[in-house]
Amino acid sequence: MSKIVSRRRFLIGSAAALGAVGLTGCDDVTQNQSVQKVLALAEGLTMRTQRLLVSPQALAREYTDKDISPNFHPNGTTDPGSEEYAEMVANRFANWKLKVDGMVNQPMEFSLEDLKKLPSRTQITRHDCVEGWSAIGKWTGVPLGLILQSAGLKPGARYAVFYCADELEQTLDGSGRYYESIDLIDAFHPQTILAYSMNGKDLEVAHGAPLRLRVERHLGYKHAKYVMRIEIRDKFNDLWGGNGGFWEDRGYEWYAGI
Ligand SMILES: Nc1nc2c(c(=O)[nH]1)N[C@H]1C(S)=C(S)[C@@H](COP(=O)(O)O)O[C@H]1N2
Ligand SMILES: [Mo]
Repeated sequence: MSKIVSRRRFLIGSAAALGAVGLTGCDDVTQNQSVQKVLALAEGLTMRTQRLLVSPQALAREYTDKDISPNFHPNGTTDPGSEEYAEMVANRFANWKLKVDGMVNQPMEFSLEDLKKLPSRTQITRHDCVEGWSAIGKWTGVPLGLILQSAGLKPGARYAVFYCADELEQTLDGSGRYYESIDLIDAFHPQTILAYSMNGKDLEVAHGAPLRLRVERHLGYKHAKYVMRIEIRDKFNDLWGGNGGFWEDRGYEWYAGI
């Protein structure tokens, strides 16, 4: 317990310090500057921080190319189906932007092209769905920790909330929109990535294009597809059903660790 708390303190402390450094002299941060800033941070610090914070045992098992499942079943939403989303698909997500905001020193926006310029991680992992199936896939994306470090976390930040493009249940109040949340320990885990590629190709619509979360020590429903926005928050009990995610609001555990 005390170990976890001090890890968390350390993470927030270092991220906040970085955010402050990053802020100097730039009021108007363009996307390009966002990219530059992340790149500048990527070297050294991330790796050193993570080595200190995350023990190797905490990694989910990684597999090899020959283990990749020939059929990876798409589940839940397989196409958000809205007009806006159809337009994004039609122009290959050229105008799509990931927003990062909330309790950060510097809100940021990244185009798909921006994200692809950043350091990436590729991992072959097994996805386990509560519905009783598993599949092995190869994922490539940007470590979430890198994005959060560059945005700089404000004191009191505790969770990353992911807002998705799809409404899995049609409701009048919008409570059927898919969302998820993880804590900062999982957010800074080295295998937690924002994936834009699956099995060596651009992420398909069925699997969450243009961007989905991979949070490898958790069950399938935590892996938010169609991520549009990441908000850093100190709580999630004021969102929708109050349980931190679409399925959590329908009875699943928030901590879906495996
Ligand atoms: N936005 C969004 N993300 C989602 C879902 C969804 O319906 N909408 N389903 C979840 C569930 S239950 C699983 S098992 C995985 C399925 O990922 P896949 O379609 O790539 O197999 O996505 C998760 N993320
Ligand atoms: Mo699932």
